[in-house]
Amino acid sequence: VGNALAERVLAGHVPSAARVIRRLEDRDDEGREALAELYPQSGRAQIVGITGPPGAGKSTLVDRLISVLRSRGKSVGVLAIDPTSPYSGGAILCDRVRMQSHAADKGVFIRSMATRGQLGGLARAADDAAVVLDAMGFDVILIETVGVGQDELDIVKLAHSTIVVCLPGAGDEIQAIKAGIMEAADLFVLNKADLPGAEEAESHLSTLVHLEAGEGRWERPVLRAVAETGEGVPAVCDALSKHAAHLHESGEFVRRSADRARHGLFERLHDLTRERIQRSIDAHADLQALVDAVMRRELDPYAAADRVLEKLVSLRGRDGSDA
Ligand SMILES: Nc1nc2c(ncn2[C@@H]2O[C@H](COP(=O)(O)OP(=O)(O)OP(=O)(O)O)[C@@H](O)[C@H]2O)c(=O)[nH]1
Ligand SMILES: [Mg+2]
Repeated sequence: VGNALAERVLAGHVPSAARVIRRLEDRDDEGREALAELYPQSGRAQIVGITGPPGAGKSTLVDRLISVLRSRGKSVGVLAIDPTSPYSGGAILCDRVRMQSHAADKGVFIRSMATRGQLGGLARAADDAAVVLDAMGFDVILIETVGVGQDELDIVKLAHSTIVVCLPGAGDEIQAIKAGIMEAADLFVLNKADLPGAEEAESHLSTLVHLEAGEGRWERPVLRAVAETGEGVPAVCDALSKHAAHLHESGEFVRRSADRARHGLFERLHDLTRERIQRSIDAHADLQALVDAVMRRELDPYAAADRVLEKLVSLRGRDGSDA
């Protein structure tokens, strides 16, 4: 390993990991250089997405999961994603306070991440952060996100195991969760089982899950919990270990990890291509003229796109520039 920062991360130095994650969020070269060394060391952690409607008790559950996982000798990285309050930091502060009890534990790393306005940026940042924690050697990485938007669906796609947290009397909220997230769920937790209506909610959920059951497919458990007291949380942990074992035995772990890596590559290719094309158009008047022609409706967008691409290829061939 030639990169000093990456070396410190691999040695388990928490502030260095936080620094790499921050640098990657800032799309800084220092972050990229460290990631280059860390990436080959990643791929062992079980990445767990925890999603569900706002206020379902996801953070409370994560906090309890940390305790149970620690008692079982697992180290735990946590990424708390908050797309709803990018600037206030209010919710982030709440989560920080709630999870503070683990602050002194070296086997736990907790980081909050908020969107900075770039579309899809959050999923990319979460992916990068997960790679850093994975390379650092954390056994389990918990990623908490609210299950309502496209960014969240992208984040769920990063996970090996996805927990959808539901609560009683929230039929509508379950409907509001992106359909893709319900499909991606590997286990359901009916939290706040201490509240009235838990039984109905559980049977409603079980019916839904049963309808989608497929032959040879992982049988998705519906587990009741009271995250506030910790009741039912060890069973959630058991289900997670069982799912991990299932993933490894079926070859699905390798498959999901490979899919995730390929997906990550294509996402970044997409970003890079977009950025480079934009830069080239800004720098070349004849490309800008094609954009203007479309805006004046003198040229259709397909034809213009073809010509922009042709032009980019010839620019690249001629001067080897970063077209
Ligand atoms: N009665 C009851 N309340 C709970 C339980 N678990 C969590 N809560 C409460 O529900 C509220 C929301 O909990 P959070 O853990 O912040 O929920 P969340 O899903 O992380 O919320 P967001 O991140 O804001 O979407 C808090 O006031 C918790 O104390 C539970 O099992 N029973
Ligand atoms: Mg939360």
